[in-house]
Amino acid sequence: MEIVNASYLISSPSIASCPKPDRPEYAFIGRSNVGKSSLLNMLCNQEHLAKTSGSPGKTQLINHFSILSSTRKEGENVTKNNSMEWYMVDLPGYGFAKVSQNQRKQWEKMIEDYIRKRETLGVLFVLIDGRHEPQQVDLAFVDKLGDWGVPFALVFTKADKSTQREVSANVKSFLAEMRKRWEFLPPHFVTSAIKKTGRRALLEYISECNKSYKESQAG
Ligand SMILES: Nc1nc2c(ncn2[C@@H]2O[C@H](COP(=O)(O)OP(=O)(O)OP(=O)(O)O)[C@@H](O)[C@H]2O)c(=O)[nH]1
Ligand SMILES: [Mg+2]
Repeated sequence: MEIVNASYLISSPSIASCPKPDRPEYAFIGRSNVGKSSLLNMLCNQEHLAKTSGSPGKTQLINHFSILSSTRKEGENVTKNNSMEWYMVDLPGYGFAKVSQNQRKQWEKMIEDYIRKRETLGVLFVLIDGRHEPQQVDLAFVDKLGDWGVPFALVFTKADKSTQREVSANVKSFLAEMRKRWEFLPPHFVTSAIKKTGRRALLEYISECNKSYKESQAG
């Protein structure tokens, strides 16, 4: 699958003002500064599509991006038959300390509402900093998703900042921690927004999810 076009659509303070749920969408969540907005830009091959920042707390609303993708073969044009429209959604981070209790509560409510109620949310990508050993805040978050029954996949980010061996060890420990409580483990990916690592694998995964969505609509 290739991305033919990607553009910013709208920022919403609540699920009520999100775009009409008429196509599948894939959202990025994770701690502040983990690289959610950068990953979205990397996947779309557009450096400045979603706003990124060196200081945490940059993304504060539910941001929808319209995507047109195609699974055309070489030499074919993009047609209705080989293309599809869907959304990527950039969310604010969790665990961000530099806002008031009140503001943080409000964000958490917005995010929880969105994650639990958005009927077209195909997969929630949970981003985890690949440089660190399993963090309690991330493990607690995925456990909560389990309680809520939200389908998700793990994305270990910033792979360029450590050796492959270190990232692999961190991924392994995270999955080992999950295995203590989970019978089935979610799919996982390793990415670098700088080196574009993991781009193909993630896009292929989304493509498969889009296919399932299409089939569910047809049936
Ligand atoms: N080296 C490296 N830096 C990255 C990568 N991804 C993101 N960064 C950097 O990490 C910082 C945070 O990136 P963002 O994409 O803004 O992170 P975010 O998760 O959207 O942050 P919030 O919106 O504040 O929650 C920026 O300085 C990015 O340049 C990566 O794969 N490798
Ligand atoms: Mg962001």
